[in-house]
Amino acid sequence: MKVISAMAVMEALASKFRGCMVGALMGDCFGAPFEGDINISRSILNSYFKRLLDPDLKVPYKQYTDDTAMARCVAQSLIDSKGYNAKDMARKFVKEFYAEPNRGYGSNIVDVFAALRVNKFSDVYTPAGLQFSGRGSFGNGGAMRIAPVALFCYNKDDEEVVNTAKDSALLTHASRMGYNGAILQCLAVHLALHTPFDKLDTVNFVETLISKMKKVETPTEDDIFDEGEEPFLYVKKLTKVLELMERGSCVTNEQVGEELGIHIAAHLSVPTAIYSFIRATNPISGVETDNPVQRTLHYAISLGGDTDTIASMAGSIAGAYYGMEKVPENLKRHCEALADAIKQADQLFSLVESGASNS
Ligand code: F2R
Ligand code: MG
Ligand code: MG
Repeated sequence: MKVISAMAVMEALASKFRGCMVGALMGDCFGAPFEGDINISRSILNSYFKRLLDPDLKVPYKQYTDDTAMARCVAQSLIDSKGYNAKDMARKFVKEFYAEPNRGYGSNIVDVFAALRVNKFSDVYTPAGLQFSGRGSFGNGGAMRIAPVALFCYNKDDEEVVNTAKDSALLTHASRMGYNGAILQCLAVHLALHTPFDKLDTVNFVETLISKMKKVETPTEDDIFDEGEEPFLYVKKLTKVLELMERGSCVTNEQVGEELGIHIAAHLSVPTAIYSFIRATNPISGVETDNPVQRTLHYAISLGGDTDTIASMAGSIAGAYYGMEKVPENLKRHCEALADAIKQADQLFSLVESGASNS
């Protein structure tokens, strides 16, 4: 029988933390140039990645966008406060936005930052609640930045994972569709972290997420659904993911776009990111790489639409599952602020390892 030392287990976990943060960064940096495009051919992406993989290539860093700018704030706030601190996180979002407003933020979230600045963080949740005539945003901005919450909550039970994900998303995304998307993405990263490398059962992975989301989405007496909003929206979307998985490798990009979505809305991108991770566990026709992290990013970007965000969310799940060893060295070196992503991953890991994240 193979005996695995406690040290080896901790090293593998530290690698998963790094893989998660770096996977998210790479998805954002490599997906950003294609955001909004459709029909991105896999051969164009083959050349794109082949060029980047050339060890002699010297080009400026691929810049990160709002996805990473906000994820960095989430991570730093959890690190500085050793837990979720709504005011501190909101302050960090606002400070970051006004320092670098040209990172490609969503068109409405900037109103939340302005209102938070005016109210001086006296009430950090109200501005998001007032968005879209009181319905709140269903954009994927809560989900795209959530990976550090899953890392911080590594040792926590589902209830705490869900509550922390929801509270952090509510700072900007008050619509149930928006914050439930963040919860699902957080649960997916959390589950990938807890799944040992080589022990992934993809059907079980999605079924586990369905059962967790059933609890999250069970309506209370007071729940009122907006026009066009379905109860158990994410459970239905994950069931669609299972269906697409059953159909196997013949599922086209167009079908993924039509059936899951490639849009800036959370419910039209978070399930797509999860599907991208699952689909890329096997070789994909036209995607020229044996590396599963690269394959995840390549496939997610090839779907088009909200490429930086879908690739970033898929990359964070893939990195959390495969760990840093599977992240291609010659790709990651092209990302802006790579060292910061690794540093934050290590700091979050230290908090978890020391038990400071449990208090
Ligand atoms: N903003 C973008 N991409 C646009 C182009 C960027 C370009 N490349 C550039 O550099 O300028 N990407 C980023 O935004 C997405 C995350 O958005 P977030 O944070 O959720 O923002 P917001 O403003 O809250 O929502 C986004 C849009 O969704 C629609 N929407 C949301 N809730 C709605 C509601 N209740 N009713 C109607 N519409 C709603 C609106 O159109 C919002 O503007 C990521 O892709 C990130 O990369
Ligand atoms: Mg972006
Ligand atoms: Mg985007």
